[in-house]
Amino acid sequence: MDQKIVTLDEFILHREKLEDATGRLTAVLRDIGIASKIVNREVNKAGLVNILGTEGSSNSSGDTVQKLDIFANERMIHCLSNSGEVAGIVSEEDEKIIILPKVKSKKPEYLVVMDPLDGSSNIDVNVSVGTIFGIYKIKSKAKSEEITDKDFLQKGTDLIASGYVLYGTSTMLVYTTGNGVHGFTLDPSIGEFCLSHPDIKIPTSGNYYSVNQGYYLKFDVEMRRYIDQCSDLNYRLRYIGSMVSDVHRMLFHGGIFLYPNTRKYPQGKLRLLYECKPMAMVVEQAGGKAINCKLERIMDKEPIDIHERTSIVIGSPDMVEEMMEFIKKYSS
Ligand code: AHM
Ligand code: MG
Repeated sequence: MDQKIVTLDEFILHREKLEDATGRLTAVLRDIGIASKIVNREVNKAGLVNILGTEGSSNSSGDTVQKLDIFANERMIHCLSNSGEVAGIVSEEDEKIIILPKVKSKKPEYLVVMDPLDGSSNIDVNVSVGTIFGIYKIKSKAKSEEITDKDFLQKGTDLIASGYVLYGTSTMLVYTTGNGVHGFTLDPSIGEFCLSHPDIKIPTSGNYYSVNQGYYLKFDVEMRRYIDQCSDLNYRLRYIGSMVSDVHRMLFHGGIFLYPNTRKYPQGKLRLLYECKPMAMVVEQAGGKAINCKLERIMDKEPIDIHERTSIVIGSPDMVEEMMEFIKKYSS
């Protein structure tokens, strides 16, 4: 007999009852699900850009064709405005925080951080990209006041939920509310995310490593020694240039993803608030680890700036621990 299909909406509602959560978070997660379906539709059309019109031109329906990352940003913001539960957003695409309009008598409870389309160099060439999101509660003091940058500067451990959407060979939404990690695959025939990977657990170790090895000479010595070892052990190097895709592979097959500090990016390149912390929450919830190159746990970091950058080492727990030994041994 066919297995019962559980849609994202059904699952979120079911979890809400189990976890005694309020329907308010459910509404935010649903809005993210809807936005990502719209983004998915556009991502799938991206290859047709020369037929449908280039960026800035008008397409056949008279709409101006937008860059995909700008489109994703606008869709996410639009959908997150629906429920009235979100007061503000920090997005990689916007220098300043976005304050959402109030909905009727509703008092918003949440803040969202996001990278609407991560892996921007992949967009034009039909290679996987992703959306990363994290949800925080507004700390009580700010509820009645206008929110500011400060309200977003919370630790990763304060995240209420986080996840990502991978626009790959199929489209998957993976999220956690702090009680395990669950994966949903979009069934295009019914337009629904269906539960396909409940309670994901990362393998404790693996033989994949993921790093931009082109920067090898710009890495610190401990990083170079670790990469040498991966190569000596014949680990498989995989690097897509989209963190979502690289971390997603690792979540299922085990491995380690590294984006260390380089001479160009002395603090690291990736963003702490809306790239690294949400991905760290997912990976930790699946049993993995995430640290920066100063051996600090990513989830414990309190950002000082909404667009702060960080180095990151994330993945299977045994591999991250081994990497930590390299940092201790070789760093000055
Ligand atoms: P983006 O947000 O501008 O797309 O940059 C983030 C991406 C990550 O997804 C990816 O791991 C990394 O940047 C790739 O950077 P690089 O080309 O320096 O290796
Ligand atoms: Mg990004």
